Amino acid sequence: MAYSYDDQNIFAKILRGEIPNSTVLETEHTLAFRDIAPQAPEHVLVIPKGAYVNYDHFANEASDAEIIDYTRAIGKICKMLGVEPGEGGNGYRLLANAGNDAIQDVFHLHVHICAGRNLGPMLK
Ligand code: IU
Repeated sequence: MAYSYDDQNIFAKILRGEIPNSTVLETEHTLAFRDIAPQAPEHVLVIPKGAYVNYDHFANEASDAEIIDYTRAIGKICKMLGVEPGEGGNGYRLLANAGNDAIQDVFHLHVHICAGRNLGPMLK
């Protein structure tokens, strides 16, 4: 499968420092920042620094180091936000939209972390 990545997407511009963001966590391979239009009291987007259009692209082509860094960053942010149920938090939702049916708007992989209210059965 060949993936097509457009380096003019908004998150690529954020990664290049061309557009500001509200950073929550930055690691070697991962950047997390607050969503500009939050759908919950806590709404953080987590993106790999590499050029991956969606989760499938990332899972197939990223290095083990990138995948480990990204996966652990998501867990760390949930703890930082105080929403990790095992640590006394009230829970959260992870969501990654891919393609048209999911209404993916930005074609750089991003996992949404949403928390801080009862999220209902679905987001979007
Ligand atoms: P989606 O899963 O591709 O639909 O999510 C894109 C998200 O990116 C959406 O929640 C937007 O509010 C968010 N976003 C942002 O945080 N900053 C921006 O400059 C733009 C979109 I454009």
